[in-house]
Amino acid sequence: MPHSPPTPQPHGESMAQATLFEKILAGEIPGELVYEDAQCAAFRDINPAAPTHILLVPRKPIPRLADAGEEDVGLLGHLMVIAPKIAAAEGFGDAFRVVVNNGADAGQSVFHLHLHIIAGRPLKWPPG
Ligand code: DGP
Repeated sequence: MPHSPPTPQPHGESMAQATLFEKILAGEIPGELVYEDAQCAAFRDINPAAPTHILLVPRKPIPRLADAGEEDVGLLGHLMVIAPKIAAAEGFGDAFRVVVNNGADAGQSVFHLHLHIIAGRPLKWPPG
């Protein structure tokens, strides 16, 4: 009996579903963009924890910080350089916090790496 050709299976990144944040960056879901460049973009958090709460998102959909590799060193550095510029543009260049939640137990709910930029009120330490 002749073999039938294998059924194509979804595999690889090209078949992966776009993340929520990819859809916001693509304009498929509304978002209030405050910054964008070739590597990343930033928009206001829908559920702000402070008067200024911005999410800085790499265009590359790395799920968690723990999934970043050596090939992402430049991208991660870029995010860290851009975050203070966004805080400064919001008027909080001297007092802001950058947070990355890694994993559900650490509070991550969207599995596309993002930096929270939080400012505009006194920020206590340690966080909850
Ligand atoms: P985290 O819990 O660290 O994964 O942060 C995810 C953040 O994303 C959370 O603070 C709320 C925000 N968020 C979730 N859905 C949307 C959305 O559709 N639009 C915007 N602007 N922010 C969202």
